[in-house]
This record gives sequence, structure tokens and C-alpha cells, in this order.
Amino acid sequence: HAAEAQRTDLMTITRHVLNEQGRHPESRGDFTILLSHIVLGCKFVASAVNKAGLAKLVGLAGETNVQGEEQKKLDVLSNEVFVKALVSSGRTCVLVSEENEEAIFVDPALRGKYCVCFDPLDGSSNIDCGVSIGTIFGIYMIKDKDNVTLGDVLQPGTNMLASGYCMYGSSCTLVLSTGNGVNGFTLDPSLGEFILTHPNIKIPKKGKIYSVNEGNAKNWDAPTAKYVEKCKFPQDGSSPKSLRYIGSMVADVHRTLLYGGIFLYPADQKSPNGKLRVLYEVFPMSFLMEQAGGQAFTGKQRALELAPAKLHDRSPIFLGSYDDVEEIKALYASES
Ligand code: AHM
Ligand code: MG
Repeated sequence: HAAEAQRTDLMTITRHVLNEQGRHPESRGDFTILLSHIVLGCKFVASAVNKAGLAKLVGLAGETNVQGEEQKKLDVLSNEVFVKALVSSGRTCVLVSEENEEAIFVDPALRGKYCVCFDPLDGSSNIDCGVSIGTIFGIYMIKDKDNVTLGDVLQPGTNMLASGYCMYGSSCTLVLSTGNGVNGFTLDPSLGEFILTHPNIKIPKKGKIYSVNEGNAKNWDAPTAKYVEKCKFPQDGSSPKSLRYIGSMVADVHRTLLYGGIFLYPADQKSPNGKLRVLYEVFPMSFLMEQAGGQAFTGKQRALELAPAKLHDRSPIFLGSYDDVEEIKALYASES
């Protein structure tokens, strides 16, 4: 009968967030409205990604983004949809997108109290071959409504109110934390609604998978190299770990969250700060990992305690199962 009840008593993401926010009745309306605009963006991208091959949306749009990469049409489109949805929610004041060099300050008439940092379509190298890609977002509260500055988004990740990602894969899954655990919702295409399918996600304490771009091994620092060596040739009698690497952060982190293990994008000699961006990649994923009982470490400190100086700052990141991240922390500690 439980299965039947599930089918008739649908826990949509909106209903779930309203329940969760019941503790703060004064804020529940605003946050729910903000989230519903993010969800709209995700549904749009999900639908565009599904049609990409047909609609000839794939391919280069002839523009270059902040990091100097050629933008794909889908990136441009997704960014426009998210920016417009967030602005029109009337609940945001500053937006930071991977696709925009500068922060977007919302017109005062439409301003609300939330700041959103997001990567509208991450993993762009995977678009043209139909491999999973995703949207990542982190949400902050503005400090002073009458005096909005860049400082409102350049906050440590510990100040984050909520974060999440949406993965456009074989199914479309939205994983969200509002600081009270982690929940996963799957888009039911026939309803157009995200339904709670993964309540209270906890990452296994220790995992059997490591996930890293080993093509960069030549330039790694000693602790990273030692760690990966241990994954392959454990000296304590345990079995070697499996390697899984999709090259889409959302997909690699999603698997890590559900199956356990560790995801690494370390520093290397060529990129001393790694590749991934603090505000809209490292922070939201670190927040989710901690909320699920895992850890996120930069090689020097707890990732959420970073204080970004610029919008598109990068940081090395090691995140995943509690025990696996402990190991890498120990290697960095014995190094210094
Ligand atoms: P993007 O923002 O240009 O898509 O790059 C970010 C992606 C992440 O999704 C992924 O974890 C990483 O880049 C993979 O990088 P690499 O190809 O160097 O392994
Ligand atoms: Mg990205």
C-alpha cells in the first residue's frame, strides 16, 4: 500500500520546501517563489537538452565566455533563461553566472533579498555527445537591502542558505539542500513536476570509487599523487578503488553522493588553483556534501570557509565520503 500511497500523495519539490520552511513562516513565501523560478529554469534546460540534437541547438554560437572558451548555443540559452527567471522572480538582488564576467545587479524595482550564484549549464564538453550535464546554484541572503554590494556574493560558503544542482541525464534529477539535509527530486515529464524520490540523502561513510582526471597526473602535487596511488595500490590489504570520471561535475558529484567515494579536482603545476570555480561550483557542491554527512576540502582548509576575493575565483577541491576525505587531509597535513 505504501507504493500506492506514493503514487497518489505526490511530494512535489514545492510542497517539500513549504513543509521544510514551516519553521520560518515569515520567509517561506519568498524562498518558495525563488525556488520555483530556479525550477522553471531547470525544466526549460531539461527540455532544451532533450531536443538539442533535433533542434540543432548544439554547436558553437560564435561567442566567447569569461574563461575564454567558445560558448555553445545551449550555454547561452540556458544562461538567458536563468537570468530572466531569477530577475522576474522579484526575489533576487545580485546574480553571479559563470557566463557573465560581471555580477548582475537587479533593477531596484524588482529587487528581493536573495543572491544567487550559478553555472547554468556545466560540463559543456559533454553536450554534443549526449552525456549528462547539469546546472549548479548557491543561494545567499543579502546583508543590507539598501546597500547591495559585491560583498553580498563574495561571502564564505558557510553563509550559504541553500544550494543544489539539476542533472540532465537519463532522468532529470534535482538535488537540493536548504541547510536541513539533502533531498533529491526527479522530474516526472508527464506532470512537469519534480517529485521527491531520494529523501534525506546520506553519503556512505567510506566509498569504493575515486573520480579524477588522471590525464593531469604529471603535474599533480605529492599528496594528490600519493592519494591516487593508494586508491590503486592500497597497502592496508583493502581492495583497490574503482575509477569513474565523466568530466561533468554534476554527474560525478551526483554519483559520489549516492554511491560514496571521492571526487577530486586538484591543483597542479599548470593550474595552481585547480579548475573549478568557488562561487558556483565548489561552494554549492561542498554545502551539499557536508549536509549529506561528507566533507569538502581544498588541500589547505574546509572548502566552505574559503573567502573568495573575485567572482570567478577557482579552488582545488576534494569532496565526498567522510573517511575518504579524511585520508587526503592526512596526506596534506603530513606534507606541511
Ligand atoms: P565547464 O564549466 O567549462 O563545463 O568546466 C567545468 C567542468 C566540470 O563539470 C568538470 O568537473 C570539469 O570541468 C572537468 O574538467 P576536465 O575536462 O579538465 O577533467
Ligand atoms: Mg562550469
